[in-house]
Amino acid sequence: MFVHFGVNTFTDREWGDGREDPRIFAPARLDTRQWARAARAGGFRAMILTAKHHDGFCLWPTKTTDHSVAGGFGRDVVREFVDACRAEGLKAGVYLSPWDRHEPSYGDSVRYNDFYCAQLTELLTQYGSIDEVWFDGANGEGPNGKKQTYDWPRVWSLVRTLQPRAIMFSDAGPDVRWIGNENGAAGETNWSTVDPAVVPFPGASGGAVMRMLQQGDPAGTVWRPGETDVSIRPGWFHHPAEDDRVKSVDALVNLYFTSVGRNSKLLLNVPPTRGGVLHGTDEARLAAMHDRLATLLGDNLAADRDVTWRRTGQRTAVAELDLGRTVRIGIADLREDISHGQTIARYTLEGADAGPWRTLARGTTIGFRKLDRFEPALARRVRLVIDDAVEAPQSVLVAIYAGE
Ligand code: FUL
Repeated sequence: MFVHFGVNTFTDREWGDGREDPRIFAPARLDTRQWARAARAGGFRAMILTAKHHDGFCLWPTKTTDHSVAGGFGRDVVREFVDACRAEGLKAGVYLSPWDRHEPSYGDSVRYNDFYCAQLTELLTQYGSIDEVWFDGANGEGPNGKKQTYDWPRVWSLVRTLQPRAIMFSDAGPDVRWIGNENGAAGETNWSTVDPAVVPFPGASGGAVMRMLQQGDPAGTVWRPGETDVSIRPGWFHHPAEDDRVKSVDALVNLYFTSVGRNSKLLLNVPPTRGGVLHGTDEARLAAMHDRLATLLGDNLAADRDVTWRRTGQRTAVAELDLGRTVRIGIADLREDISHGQTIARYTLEGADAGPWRTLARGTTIGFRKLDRFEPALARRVRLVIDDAVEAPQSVLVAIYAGE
């Protein structure tokens, strides 16, 4: 779960200009534990907080600038956030915007990079283990009208040194990549491998970039799975006027299918209100989304059924299973064994009752997880035909559900 919170929450904006008075950040009922409980109830396993957004305001009492909670609110929101994550068994991540519209040194290639690395060092040394560091690709002008050239190699190696187990996110990874849009949809074809030369740094643009982010590249030389960030509301920050525009449970379930169900991770943003708590509507939607997914993906009709896996050629194979009785089926959950890489490039899912095999769904990549929803059909047997792969395909776990 993504948490956008900061001065914008109080100014009702999406991008602050860096001239905000730190004292406007004053959540009266700040309760990070409520965020964490809601995340857990929604089935999330980690939270990522905007420790600093483009406005430069820091949610922790940093020594690098006085543009922070130290200038008013007085509490360390990053600390409270990390404590809440630990208390609820969630992993904790931080977003530290490289673009800083407040910091006067922004645009000075030496001084600002030092400043940014000093902020990162505070976040990665004062709060115990941090599981993900999120680098945003937006790069505009600072208070002096100058743009910054970021020292990405230095930033990445600093994270590796201070938190060797942390996952780094950006358009350019290095560990997980942006999926290329903010609508919640990974490419239907989605390889976890990419050609790193196509997206060399966060914010890179060009025709080939979006395609690489969305789909990856079967010939890619680095393993860089996609992460899909999307907001539960129209904006990333909380705006009271959007309280009746929270995504429906159906829409949230769809997001799960187009992100997790397409070999990606879902990073769903749920922004706290000015009070410092998640809005009741959002909180209820998270729990309802989780319930719906638990129902849809709760009763695996293929559980305990023997699967025969047969290679039919160099790059083709068939998995076949007998469900034991004729049942209505409408969802397939496929998981490729990716311990040696991702290989499957095209497949057909078929079902049969008394008569011949009928096509239920077709797809390209599978990867860590592929969810297919199809027109419900009666079937007693199911088979997954691997039509093409980039190397000898490894086995696939097949789960089957009744669907809606
Ligand atoms: C973008 C930012 O400009 C938005 O404000 C938001 O933080 C989103 C997740 O990334 O690049």
